Amino acid sequence: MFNRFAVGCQASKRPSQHSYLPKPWLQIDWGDKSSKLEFLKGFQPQAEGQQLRILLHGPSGAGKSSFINSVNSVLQGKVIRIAPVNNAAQASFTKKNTSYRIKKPNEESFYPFVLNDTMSLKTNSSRRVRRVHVKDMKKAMKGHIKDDYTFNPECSLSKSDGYYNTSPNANDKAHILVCVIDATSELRNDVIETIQDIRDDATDLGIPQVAIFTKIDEACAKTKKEIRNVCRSKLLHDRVQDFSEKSGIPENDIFTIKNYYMEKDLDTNVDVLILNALKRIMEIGNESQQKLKRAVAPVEEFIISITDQEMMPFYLSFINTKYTCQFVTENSVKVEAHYSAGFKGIRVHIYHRAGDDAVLPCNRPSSSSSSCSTVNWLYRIAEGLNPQQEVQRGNVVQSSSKAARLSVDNDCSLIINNITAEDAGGYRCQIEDGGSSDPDVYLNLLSSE
Ligand SMILES: Nc1nc2c(ncn2[C@@H]2O[C@H](COP(=O)(O)OP(=O)(O)OP(=O)(O)O)[C@@H](O)[C@H]2O)c(=O)[nH]1
Ligand SMILES: [Mg+2]
Repeated sequence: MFNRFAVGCQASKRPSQHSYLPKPWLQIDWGDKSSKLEFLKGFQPQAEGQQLRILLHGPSGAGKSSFINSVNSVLQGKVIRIAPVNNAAQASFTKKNTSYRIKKPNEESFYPFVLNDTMSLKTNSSRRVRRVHVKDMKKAMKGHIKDDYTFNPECSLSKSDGYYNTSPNANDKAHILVCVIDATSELRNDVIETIQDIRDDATDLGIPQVAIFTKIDEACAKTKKEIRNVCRSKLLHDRVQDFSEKSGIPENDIFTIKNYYMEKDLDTNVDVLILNALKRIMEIGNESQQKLKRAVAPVEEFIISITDQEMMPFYLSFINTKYTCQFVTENSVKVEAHYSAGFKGIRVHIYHRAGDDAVLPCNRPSSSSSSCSTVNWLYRIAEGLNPQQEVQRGNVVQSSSKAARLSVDNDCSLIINNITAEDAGGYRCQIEDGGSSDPDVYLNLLSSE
């Protein structure tokens, strides 16, 4: 049974003057393993076929690969390793980009999430290596790095490399970024700065971030003896607070765990900490997906209601009315769209920054075919110029200068990856040949300031 009073902590690597906290800093329901398992078993992603991509990063040897093995073990009900781990004191053991899916026990299906292991940042790296690492992590977040790519610390993955995914789909992009930190060691300033840079990129891309502190069993003698003592360990609380202040990740989103790294059997308390972290990761990732969906949902709802013939009086009363839809994270506008109704129909203005991926909605009548084989996408750089065809009958026109960055989504939206200033202009999703070619979706570039 948990001994409430035996929680004095001595850091095993660094002697500590800290002792125990009179009140727990963490509230953990130790008897609640089954409801967390049930939550994960019943978890439904936003859209059918969608998988939440959990992208792991952090310093070498922090326990990223071990966390993947720990999650797999808890969900399989027995200790099973799927990701190779670093047992020797070797810097950056994992070198390949690998996505791990976890099979549901006694079923053919998989859990609707993917754990994405990456190469870590070696402490003591040069500024150049740190910059390459940040660039690669941004590419991984955007879904541009294919599985099995071997990271090169000296040089970021180039767009011409076969492992560069030019048109990532929704499942290739990261939905949540998890920074894995070793609770036993102090973080160097250069590592903290690199973590901050990666976090800034994630924020720009609208990807939420959390952190996991591993090795809590070794961080403190009392947690080594009894893992439940984590709740009153001053040393661990101080480290979490310190990391929160330096990285900007809120304390609530930093989870303390112990991995399965050499054990043969599961331990319920260890399971509860791992499940606690995983459940919150899924909730936060899913919530952010819902926000994104809400940010684009009004576009479809507005267009559908207004193009409906029975809505004409309503439509007329809305002429010359302007609407703005913004996707805001952390008080900053990430994507902004303006809608205005005119006699020719609804015009949508979408604002993005260079390097973003843009999704241009296709305003199709509800009666049109469910496939995109009747859909053309036209592009006009400016008023009065002839439109050029980017998509013909649902297929990207290969002679287009943008072809490598274009794709057509299931709902016939046009996806433009890694947008540049040359992509700005008016677009039209034309149903069947011969419909109007006047642009109704305008892609605008925000300055990078
Ligand atoms: N005591 C303890 N040791 C752990 C824990 N998690 C991982 N380890 C140890 O740390 C070593 C490194 O773990 P990995 O999972 O390989 O770390 P990594 O972050 O994937 O490392 P790289 O692949 O080099 O980036 C493991 O072999 C274990 O010995 C933990 O929770 N507690
Ligand atoms: Mg690893």
